[in-house]
Amino acid sequence: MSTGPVTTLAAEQHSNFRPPQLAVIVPSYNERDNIELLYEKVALALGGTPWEMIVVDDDSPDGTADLVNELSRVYANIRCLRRFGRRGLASACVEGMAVTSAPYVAVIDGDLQHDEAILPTMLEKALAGADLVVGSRFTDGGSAGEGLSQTRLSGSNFANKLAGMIAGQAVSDPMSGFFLIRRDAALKAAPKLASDGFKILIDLIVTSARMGQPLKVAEVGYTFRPRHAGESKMSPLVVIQYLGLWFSKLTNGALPPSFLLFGLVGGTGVVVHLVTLAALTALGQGFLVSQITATLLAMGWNFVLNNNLTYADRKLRGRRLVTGFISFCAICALGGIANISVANAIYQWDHQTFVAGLSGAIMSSVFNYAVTRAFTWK
Ligand SMILES: Nc1nc2c(ncn2[C@@H]2O[C@H](COP(=O)(O)OP(=O)(O)O)[C@@H](O)[C@H]2O)c(=O)[nH]1
Ligand SMILES: [Mg+2]
Repeated sequence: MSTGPVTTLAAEQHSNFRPPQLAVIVPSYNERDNIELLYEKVALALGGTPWEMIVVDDDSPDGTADLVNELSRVYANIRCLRRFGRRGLASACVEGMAVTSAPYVAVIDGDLQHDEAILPTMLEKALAGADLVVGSRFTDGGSAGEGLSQTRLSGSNFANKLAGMIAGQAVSDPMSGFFLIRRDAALKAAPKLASDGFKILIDLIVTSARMGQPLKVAEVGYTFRPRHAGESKMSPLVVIQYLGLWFSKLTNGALPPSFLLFGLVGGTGVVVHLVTLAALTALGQGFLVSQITATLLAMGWNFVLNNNLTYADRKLRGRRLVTGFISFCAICALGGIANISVANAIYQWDHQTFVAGLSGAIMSSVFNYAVTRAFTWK
């Protein structure tokens, strides 16, 4: 480090300053009633270790960010990174890691489900050479306790099995949201992580390995606690997003995580189309009018679902909803032309109706996905 004028000035002004060794990143959405207690517990656990807490809040309606800003006026080592118009747990963690200078970063939920008391042991293991230390519910000294309902425990076991297929190494709790990692290692993988996921740990493990820099993993057991205040943000959508991430990793990134959801939405659109068509023709409407109405309805349906589910993290609102819908329809129309051209070319070639039809449908799905992602939900 330089000993130039800036360093000298800094030394004079902050003789007590010790740069943080550990940054504790807390992704938060509506955690106002939990953060202060979490801060106090982490402070108690970390004792004399220089550390800081970075709460990454997606502009929670309950005012979590305001509360963190108030705490920042009391404690020097807590601050809030407030994001607007976006949601996303994985991207919140990455952005929190990006704003600290601490060589080690830990991610912990804001709802007190994770046991902060193991943070010093996690840090010790990292200092002893591990790149990544996972807080685990399923290893020695760990337990899912009362933090998971029976349904969530079964779901978690299934998700763990899927994760084991892509992890490339044994990790007892790959779904954990509680881990500590060398900041360098995390930031190296960051540009290649799926930004729209809920589960960042498995992504870090798989992405680092695929980049030729597998992480040396250690684990520390802990008992998972029930959520303190507020509600879980876990939802069926999160499950589908996880399956999308899993497919994406399984195909070595050939299929982006949101493609699965886009495809599922498209599937429901086909059902809407066919039901509308059947209903209108049954009511005595002509085929052409019925087909046009069914097409428009299915497009509207797909647009609304994609906007709220597939692209929930970059949802269009207000006027952009109208321009977005127009661009979505225009792109899908082009996709339809691509579908017909490809299907017709294949049909001319070997006269297999089903193969030709399916190829056209796949072609237009990929086209619609890629182009709407680039233009409609950019
Ligand atoms: N910044 C941010 N944090 C989120 C988001 N969704 C969930 N979180 C936070 O991520 C942590 C885990 O979420 P939680 O709802 O407790 O999930 P569960 O433990 O699986 O039920 C909590 O601290 C949440 O506040 C989000 O969209 N953005
Ligand atoms: Mg939780």
